[in-house]
Amino acid sequence: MKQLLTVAALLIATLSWANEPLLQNTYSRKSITLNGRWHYIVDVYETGYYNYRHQPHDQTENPGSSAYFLNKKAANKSARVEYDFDAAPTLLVPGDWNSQKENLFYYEGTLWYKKSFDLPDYDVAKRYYLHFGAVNYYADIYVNGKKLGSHKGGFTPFNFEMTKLVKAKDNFVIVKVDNKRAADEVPTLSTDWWNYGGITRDVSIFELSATFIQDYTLQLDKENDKLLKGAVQLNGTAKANSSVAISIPELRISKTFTTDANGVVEFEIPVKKLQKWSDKNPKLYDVALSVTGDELSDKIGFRHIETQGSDILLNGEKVFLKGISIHEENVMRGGRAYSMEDAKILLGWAKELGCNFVRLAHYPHNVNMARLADEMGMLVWEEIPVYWTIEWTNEATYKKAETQITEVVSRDKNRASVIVWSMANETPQSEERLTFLTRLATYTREIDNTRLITAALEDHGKEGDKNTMIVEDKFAKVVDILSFNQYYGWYGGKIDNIKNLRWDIDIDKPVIISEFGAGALQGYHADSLTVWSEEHQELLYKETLPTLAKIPQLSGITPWILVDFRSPRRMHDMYQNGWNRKGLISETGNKKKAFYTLQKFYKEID
Ligand code: GCB
Repeated sequence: MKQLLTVAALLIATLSWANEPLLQNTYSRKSITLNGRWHYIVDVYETGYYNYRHQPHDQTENPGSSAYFLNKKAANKSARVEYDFDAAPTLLVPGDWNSQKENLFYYEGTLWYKKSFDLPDYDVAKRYYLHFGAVNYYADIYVNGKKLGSHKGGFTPFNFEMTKLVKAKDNFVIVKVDNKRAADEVPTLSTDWWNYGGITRDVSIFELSATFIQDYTLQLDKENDKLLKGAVQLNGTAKANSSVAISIPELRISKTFTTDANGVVEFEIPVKKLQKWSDKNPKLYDVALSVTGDELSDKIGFRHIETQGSDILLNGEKVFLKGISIHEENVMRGGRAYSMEDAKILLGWAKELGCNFVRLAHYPHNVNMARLADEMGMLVWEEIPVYWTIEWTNEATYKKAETQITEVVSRDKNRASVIVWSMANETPQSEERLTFLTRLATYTREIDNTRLITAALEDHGKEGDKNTMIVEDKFAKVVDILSFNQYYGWYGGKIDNIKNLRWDIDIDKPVIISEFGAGALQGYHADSLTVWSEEHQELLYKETLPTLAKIPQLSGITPWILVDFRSPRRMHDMYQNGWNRKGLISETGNKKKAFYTLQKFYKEID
C-alpha cells in the first residue's frame, strides 16, 4: 500500500522538472477557484521570457522591464513598459486558446496568462497551495513577480506551495504556457489529435493548516475481500506521531491511527458486509479522513480486478469489456473537455451505446471522467501519450513518461472505475523501445500493483497466409492484457474480406481490440462500398464485430472512436475539414449509422 504513497517521494527524488507532491482529493477540498477570465499576451518570440541576449529573465539577477512575470506598470507618462496585462484581452480558464480565439486556432507557441487574486481569509498561520489540473505543455508559474516553479506534461495535475509569496490582497499569478511540439517530449512531434494549448483544466488555491493530509489511498486488499488496506501521508511540522481518524459510516467503521516519524500511517480495516463496486452496481461509500486542522471526504468504491488465463475477472467474475475509445474534446462547445458537464456528455453517449468500458485515449483525461465513471459504473482504461515515435534512448524522455504515469496514478488511485494503465500506443518495434516500455511497466507496477497493465500494440497478416493475423511483439509478454489496434478494411485489406480473417493469438492472456474503425462523414449517404459514407462505416462494423468475436481470448473492444475529433492530419476538404471522421457521432452531435450497429452488438452480448 505504501507503494502508492511513494509516488510523492519519487517525484521529488527523480525529476528534473520536480513538482511538489500532489495534493490528494482536490475535488472535494475547500478551495478558492482561479477559474474565470485571465488576461493574456501572445509571445511568439518569447520576448517576455528572454532578454535581448537570449538569457531567461528569470535566471538573470536584474530582470529587465520586459520580463512579463514582473507585471510592470508604467509609473508615469515618461516611463516605458512595452506590455500591460490589465489592458490585454482575456481568455477563459479552464479552456484551450485554440477554440476561443480565431487567430489562435493554429497557434503553437508561448502565451502568457495573468490573474489577480485576494485571499479574504488570509492567515499567517495557514499554508497556501496553487494547483493546476493541467497546462499544455510547459508551464512556468510566477506569483507576485517571483518564480514558483515549472511543469512539463500537458495532461496531468501539479501544485506548488506559495505560502511565502502571498498576502491578503492584490496578489497576481502569471503563467507562461508553451505548447510547441518537440521530438524529445511525450507526446512527440507527430500525433493524430489537436495540440490544444493553454491552461486547460481548473486552477485552485488551497488554504491549508500547518499540518494537513497530503495524500491517502484506500482499497480492498488484493487477496482478501474482507479487508480494506490504506495509507495516509501527512505534510507539516506536526506530521509525526499524529492521530488520523478514518470513518466509513455506512460500514460502521470509525478508527484512529497514529503516523510514524515520516507522517505516514499504513492501516488495515476488517470489513464484514461490503457491497463491492462493479459496472452493474457502482456502490460508493462515503469516507471521511481527519487530523487536527484538516478534514476530507471522498466517495470510494471497493473492488477486485485481475486476470486469470485469458479472462478478466471483476470481483472474481468474468467480465466482457464493451468499450469505446474517447478523445478529450467537447465538440458541442468546441475544444478540450474539462468539466463534469463535459464528462456527462461523453460518458452519457458511451452509456447510450451500451458500454461498460471506455478507453480514455491517448493521454490522461481530466479528473471528472474517472469520478463520473465511478458513479456510473463505467470501467476505465487510462493512458499516457507514449505515442508513435518517442525517443526511446533518451533518458530525459523516459523520465517525462514516468512523470506522467506517476501523476495520473497519484490522482486516480482511489477510483474503482480505473482498472487499466496503458503504457503506449502503436509504437514501432525495436530493442530500445522494448527496454523503455518494460521499464515503464515495471515502474508502474511498483507504484500500483492493483491494476492491469497494457499497451495498444499492432497486428499484421502472417507471411504466406494473409488472412491469418498475428501480433508479434515481445512487449506482449510483459503486459497483463494483450491489446492491439487493427484497421483491416480501412488501412489496407478489403472490407469484403474481413469475414475471412482469423487471429492466431498464441498467448494465454485476455485480448482487447483497442481500435478498429472507418471514417464517415455524417449525413453523407451512398452505397456501402463508397468510402466516407455512413453506409461504408456501418458495413465495416457489421463485418468486423462478428469476426473479432471469434477470437477465443477476446475480453473486450474499444472501437475508434466515440466522436469525430479535430486533427491537423485530416485535411480532405470535402470529407474531413480538419476532423478525423472515425467517430460514431459527428462534431455536431449526430449519430451515424454505425453507432446503432455497435449498440445492437452490445445489447446482444447482455
Ligand atoms: C490509430 C491511432 C489513432 C488514430 C487512428 C486513425 O491507430 O492509434 O490515434 O487516430 O489510428 O484514425 O488513424
